[in-house]
Amino acid sequence: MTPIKECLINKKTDLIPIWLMRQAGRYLPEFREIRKNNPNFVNLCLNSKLSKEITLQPIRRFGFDAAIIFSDILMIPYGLGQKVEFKKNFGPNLADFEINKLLEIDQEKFTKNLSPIYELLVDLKKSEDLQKKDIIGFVGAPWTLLVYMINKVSPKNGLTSNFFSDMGLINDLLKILDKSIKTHIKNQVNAGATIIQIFDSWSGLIKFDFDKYLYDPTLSLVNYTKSLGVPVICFPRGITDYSHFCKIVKPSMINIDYNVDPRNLIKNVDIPIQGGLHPEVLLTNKAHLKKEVNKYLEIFKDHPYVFNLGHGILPETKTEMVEELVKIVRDYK
Ligand code: 1CP
Repeated sequence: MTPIKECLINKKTDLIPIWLMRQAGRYLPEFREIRKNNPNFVNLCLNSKLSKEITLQPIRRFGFDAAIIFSDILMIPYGLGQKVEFKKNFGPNLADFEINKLLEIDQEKFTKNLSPIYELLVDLKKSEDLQKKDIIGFVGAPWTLLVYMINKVSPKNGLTSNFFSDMGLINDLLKILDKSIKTHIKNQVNAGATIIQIFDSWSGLIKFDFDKYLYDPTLSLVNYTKSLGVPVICFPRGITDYSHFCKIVKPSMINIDYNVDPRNLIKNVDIPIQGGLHPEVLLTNKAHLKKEVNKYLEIFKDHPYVFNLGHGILPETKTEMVEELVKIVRDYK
């Protein structure tokens, strides 16, 4: 059994497993080298040979316990036929779409549009570098994908004022997303993903109708993934009540963000926990890193725990700080 799987059966592991959100990418010089020659990010995600190389880069460098596939949550809108571009120093930029065209797309066509991602997984499965390690497939949660599809750009600066103006459109999109996200989960599992993580990076923006935008759609995906016999990790970033979320949605493991007080949470949550460390701690110094990492390790010493961050690793992170982080976690007894 892999170290993370052991933790997922709600068992306290002797050694704490570790991987990092966004571990394959921007902070790695070997990624930037590949990226330099591949200016079109979507095409890079659809190049299974290079995606495989990028997925394995952090595994070779740091020996993490899981590889997360090199892809993006916005490949789902792309698979549905909405044009997606990633602009330098700006981020994602999505095109307008016609809802009728999206409603017409069949799941076979959607699967075909994303087939290189599944080829990547099949290929990874054969890799020597991943013996006794998990291969994490992932999806964006319906709310977060809805946000990008309607907002067209990152909601970092807030949602457009007319976001909720067309409820018919929102309801149609939620239905399309539920179906297509499930197809993407099933295809990833069939191709070899051993765990699925659901990223709801913008769930903190939900201010009303929590059932409609957060609990119901996520529960639907969690139950579906479990029915395929695969564990599912949820990351509802920025919500105020993680323990309530766990009670309703019941993921196999919960990834907490850096605003969550772990001491408080542990009293109210009885499922395995992942993550928490603020990614900015990796931008400080080794002594401070050790202090902060040990804080999480101590708090979780009697709880099934996978070490990870409270959001994605930042592009400016130095690789030597990641090396140090792995060492601290591996040496902890
Ligand atoms: O070189 C570049 O400019 C591309 C940077 C990059 C990378 C390396 C983007 C653009 N996406 C990715 C890969 C990626 N994205 C992975 C696989 C690599 C890994 O995790 O190791 C994963 C899991 C994601 C997930 C993702 N994409 C999320 C959820 C997690 C999170 O960080 O909150 C989100 C919100 C996205 C959208 C996205 N992709 C990329 C950008 C710049 C954005 C927008 C972020 C924003 O709105 O601020």
